[in-house]
Amino acid sequence: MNDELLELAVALARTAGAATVAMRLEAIGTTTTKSSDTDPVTEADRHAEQLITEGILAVRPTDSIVGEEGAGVEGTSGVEWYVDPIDGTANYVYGIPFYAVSIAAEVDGNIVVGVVYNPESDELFTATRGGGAYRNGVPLSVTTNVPLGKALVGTGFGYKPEDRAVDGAVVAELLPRIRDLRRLGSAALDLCAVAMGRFDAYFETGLHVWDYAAGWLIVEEAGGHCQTVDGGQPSPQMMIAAHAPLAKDLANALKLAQETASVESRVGTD
Ligand code: LIP
Repeated sequence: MNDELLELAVALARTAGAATVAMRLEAIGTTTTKSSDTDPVTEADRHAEQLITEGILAVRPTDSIVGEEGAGVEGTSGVEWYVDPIDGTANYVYGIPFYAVSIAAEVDGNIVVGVVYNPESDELFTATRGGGAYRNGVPLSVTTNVPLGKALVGTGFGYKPEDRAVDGAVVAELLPRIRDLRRLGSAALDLCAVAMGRFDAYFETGLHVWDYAAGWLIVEEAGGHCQTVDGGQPSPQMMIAAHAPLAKDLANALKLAQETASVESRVGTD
């Protein structure tokens, strides 16, 4: 079943990705905003989500679907899809070739398929539960034995000014304790960067499940571990991804940084 779900997700990711690239110039003229006036959404986001949603239901009409741009289908099959049609919409609008279609399939509460596709670089990241993680068919592995002070860490920030102030205060506390920070603008691709060793670790507060569901599986199938600062399952409160020992060290450093930056309010999503 996982192979069937993977095949469908890959086909739809490629179709939606190609459509997104083809319609960019037209789409950026349709940009509006969502949670804040710096949280963009375009006709391409909506069109890509519609292509994916229709593609799933044409083959699997009883599945459930949750999409960033409003797709909400209640099914009965026990299979639920999480869809971010363009993860990194701000990059898409500005013509920065770092955005992706992210599609995950969950069966009876467990994510079993993850697909993240960057149509600009033609990088297809895939994973099935127990089947490994791949970039264009080549197996992926996270970095190992990297101490926090030598770690290259990816992150992202919320769209609301009050959240960005808190995120910045946490980064200010963390920065002296790591090699360096990268903020590239797509959570799904940031998680894939951890899976393939482009980043040693990644963390972000305020993500939605559609941002991280596919990347979470890809990281785990590449030998990594995802958690919150308290060691729980990733959530909108925090996503930390790395090889397990580094994930735990980063979680401890973030917990301290949050306390020092007196982070009480920064919980939840945009
Ligand atoms: C984006 C994430 C990114 C985060 C942005 C935004 P979107 O997703 O991929 O990591 O920092 O705030 O949430 O909104 O482009 O789908």
